[in-house]
Amino acid sequence: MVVSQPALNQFLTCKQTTTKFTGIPEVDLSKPEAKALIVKACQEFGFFKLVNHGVPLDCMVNLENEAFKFFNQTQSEKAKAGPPDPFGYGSVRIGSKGDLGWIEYILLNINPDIISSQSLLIFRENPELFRCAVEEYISEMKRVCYQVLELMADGLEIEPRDVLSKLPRNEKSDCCFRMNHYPPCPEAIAAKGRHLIGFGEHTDPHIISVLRSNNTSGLQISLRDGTWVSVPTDHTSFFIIAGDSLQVLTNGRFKSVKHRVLAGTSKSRVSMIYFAGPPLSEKIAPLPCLMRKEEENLYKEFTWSEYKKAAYKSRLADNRLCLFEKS
Ligand code: GA4
Repeated sequence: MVVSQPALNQFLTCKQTTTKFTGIPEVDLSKPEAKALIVKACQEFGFFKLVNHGVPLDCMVNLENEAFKFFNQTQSEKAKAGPPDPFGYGSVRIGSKGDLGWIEYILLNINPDIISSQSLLIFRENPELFRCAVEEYISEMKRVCYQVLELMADGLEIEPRDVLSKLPRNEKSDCCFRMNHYPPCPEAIAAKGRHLIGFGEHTDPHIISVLRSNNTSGLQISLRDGTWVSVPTDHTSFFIIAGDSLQVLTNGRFKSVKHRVLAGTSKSRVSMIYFAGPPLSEKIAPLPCLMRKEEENLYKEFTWSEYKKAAYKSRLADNRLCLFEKS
């Protein structure tokens, strides 16, 4: 995958878990019970599958194909769009603290304007097709994300219903977009029942993340009791991931979900994730309209910019929120 790649034994592995979990909550966006199911899923898992979302399969497949075209280029071509700062093309190295994964990726800052200098570099070879595919996909992600956050407010019985969605909807919001490629690795199933990690366990710092992948397994979530389970793939659906900021905004009613991706042995996995964040200057604090009388705020006061700074200085698997919890 990369010219000067660390030896395989330097990558993280995890204990092999084969449990295909059939209990992932499913939310049908077209049904009236969606809001209640979203709340239940966020309380129990911090994770759910979204169906009947209205995003055309064509739009997803189109971007997936463009992403494959990008990742199929030579390493030296791709490297022109890197190293990530944190935006741009990266491979193997995740973040700045030495985390390694069997992955290559593109990270884009999508605000205020996707046609920024970093994305121009990435889209250089095939500017129009790739950029259009990304833009079309992101405008769908915004719609889905706002709809989910509005149903969440409805389900929590808080008002106004845009109390959550207005954060990523704000023109200064800090959202980003990631395209991950997990090349197959024949040695992914290591000795002693261990498995090579594509993207190590972590929680997302943002409010929610909207994930879509091709039909390749690998994604796992950690249940509340700490068991890791595999998420059955579905390339027509999205998976919604509750992030740390949502945990704080709901004063711990919803918990961010730990998740990771295992490398595969024979098939390339491509995933695309939209991360919905608030403006940098926004205070991340429990929503006043949600707090019961005398309910204690579990968190110290901080802005998204402060949280992000702290997150980018952390290791992937660190518990980033505990620094901001009141003791
Ligand atoms: C996890 C969620 C997003 O992919 C991301 C990641 C970011 C990165 O890849 O640069 C981080 C990771 C993520 C959290 C901790 C830090 C920062 C890598 C890392 C070790 C883009 C994000 O916002 O946070």
